[in-house]
Amino acid sequence: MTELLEKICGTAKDAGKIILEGSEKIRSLTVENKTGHGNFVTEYDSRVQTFLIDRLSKILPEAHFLGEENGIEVFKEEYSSGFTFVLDPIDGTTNFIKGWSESVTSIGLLKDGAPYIGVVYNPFSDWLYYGEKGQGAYLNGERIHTSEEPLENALTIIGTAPYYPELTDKCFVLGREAVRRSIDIRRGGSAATDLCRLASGQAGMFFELRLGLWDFAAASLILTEAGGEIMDIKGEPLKYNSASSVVALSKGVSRSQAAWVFDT
Ligand code: 2AM
Ligand code: CA
Repeated sequence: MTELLEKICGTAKDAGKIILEGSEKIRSLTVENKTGHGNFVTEYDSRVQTFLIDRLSKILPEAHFLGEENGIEVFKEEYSSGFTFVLDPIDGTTNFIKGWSESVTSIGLLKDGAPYIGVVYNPFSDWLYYGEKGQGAYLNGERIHTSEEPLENALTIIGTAPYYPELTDKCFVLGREAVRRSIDIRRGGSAATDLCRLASGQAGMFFELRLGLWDFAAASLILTEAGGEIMDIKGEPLKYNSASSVVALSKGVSRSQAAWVFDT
């Protein structure tokens, strides 16, 4: 592991401590106080992102930052050259509120506009996924690879785009198709985790309509380094400068096996 990757991994682990602290606190809130849930979560999302920027800017002072919180979510032209960190301080916010233990810190690093490093850390399970361009993908020190099983022998992980009610029907039409064509579906609630589970062979396919760049920037590098493929809903290469619908496939699932998911 390069020194840069090692430092980013250390930062993700420390961010995880803040997430765990937040999750303890949210569980101890009384029902009455839970009306302030939204604010509490925003406070932790924001706190973790501030921590990440503080640490990462010391590690790579020339890097730009894009992140889900605190008004830095718009991609600027200058992010296409040099280094840009793409951060989701807490991916799986609803899981965080509801105690589902499937929330991660996601740190992507783009170099000249393309994924270069990805680190995704779940502090609840202590699962640290990471990868660097051309160097393979790892989970807690073990090299990971996508599954080689065909779709009918694999799980499909779906997202439901809960923030866009106009997409609900389409999500479930595709979800129904996924139930028929694979073993079953799973819905985890953290897109970064979903992609990492695909990377480590736990599923054959993933799709979610309209994700933020910070939801997939880090995990897409991990997935491709594990032998998977990632694309938009038209089957075109993903762009790393905007939100996008995302389809991801393991080694064992060909595009033709997944043709039903694409908007043609
Ligand atoms: P979050 O937990 O960081 O909010 C769940 O369906 C997935 O969609 C999660 O990864 C979630 O990230 C992400 N998500 C949440 N709000 C979104 C939005 N407005 N647009 C796109 N993706 C979103
Ligand atoms: Ca988030």
